[in-house]
Amino acid sequence: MIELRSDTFTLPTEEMLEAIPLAALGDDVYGEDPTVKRLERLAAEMLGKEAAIFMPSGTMANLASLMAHCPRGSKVLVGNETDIYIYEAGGAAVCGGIMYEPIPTQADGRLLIEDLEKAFPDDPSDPQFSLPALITIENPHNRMGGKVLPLSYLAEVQAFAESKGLPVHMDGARIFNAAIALEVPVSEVAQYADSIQFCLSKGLSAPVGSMVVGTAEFVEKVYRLRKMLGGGMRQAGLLAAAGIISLEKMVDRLADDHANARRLAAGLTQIEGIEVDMDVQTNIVFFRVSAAGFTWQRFVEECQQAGLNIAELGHGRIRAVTHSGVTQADIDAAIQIVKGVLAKAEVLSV
Ligand code: TLP
Repeated sequence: MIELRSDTFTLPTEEMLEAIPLAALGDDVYGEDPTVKRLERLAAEMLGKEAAIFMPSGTMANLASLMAHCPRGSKVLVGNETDIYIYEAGGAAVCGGIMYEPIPTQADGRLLIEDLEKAFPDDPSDPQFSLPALITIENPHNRMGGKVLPLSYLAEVQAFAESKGLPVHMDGARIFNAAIALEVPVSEVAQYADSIQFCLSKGLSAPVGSMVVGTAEFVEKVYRLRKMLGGGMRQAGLLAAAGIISLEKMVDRLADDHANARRLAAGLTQIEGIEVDMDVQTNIVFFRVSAAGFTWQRFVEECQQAGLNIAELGHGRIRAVTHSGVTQADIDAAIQIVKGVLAKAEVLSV
């Protein structure tokens, strides 16, 4: 089976499996797991922030960050196509009493400053209004096709947030893909946000885990919230050992995933009945099936029967995500499977 539904399907590498049983362990709720501490120091250093904390998932990393930034009854400005808004079960509202203010998303993943501006009440002293406490951005932007936010745009958002006295949180689940695409150290991308969450369990291929980075004071707040949310993980060094290998060994190879994604898009665009977003910047390819008589459901099902797993990800578009478990030969095979599925349908309809 060629697995392109998500980079969350990546399996731990041999090196991770070897490192896991050797990890030095302690109780991380006491802050005494040396392997977790090592991972946290490494993450903070690489992203150029004071501190980092190991979290069980990207969802909890975002939630704890939002709760650390936003008092109850305040609002978070969030793109209407982001993971935080769409796929995280409304956690900030449920657990944090935080109101989501959804901001329209541009095709390239940006939120326009003028749209952010509209979320601020004319008179903040008027008690009728909930007040903005945080601006969030997603980079790269998953549902907009893995698009990377330009550094100049990040600087604009930072300056705007500063002018309003608000922090910026970046959902950088795939921030290393952004850095590889821009050919800059990840700290250059990270410098524009006060806090960042990124996932070890996606393209970086660790089995479990995300990191939150920011100031030491901010991370201290997240430490308490993580416990409150049930994310205190005791001998988490077993997982952190894999995360260290993610950061030390799995970053540079993301360029291969990007090349495979471009190869997939180039192959798919040759096929009649497939419309591809050719602006592939990272490891994500979006396309639609326009062949007569094909619903996306039928297409996804027939691809699956032919050995290719892909999935719909909003607005009837199909997403294919490349990762360490997919070779160039798999990409070529995937293109042939899509061709075969459409050709078979054509024969049946004649
Ligand atoms: N995204 C998943 C699905 O939820 C869509 C995927 O397959 O891409 N931020 C971003 C930008 C994400 O893409 C995801 C996962 C998360 C946060 C949540 O991370 P986890 O799954 O670790 O909770």
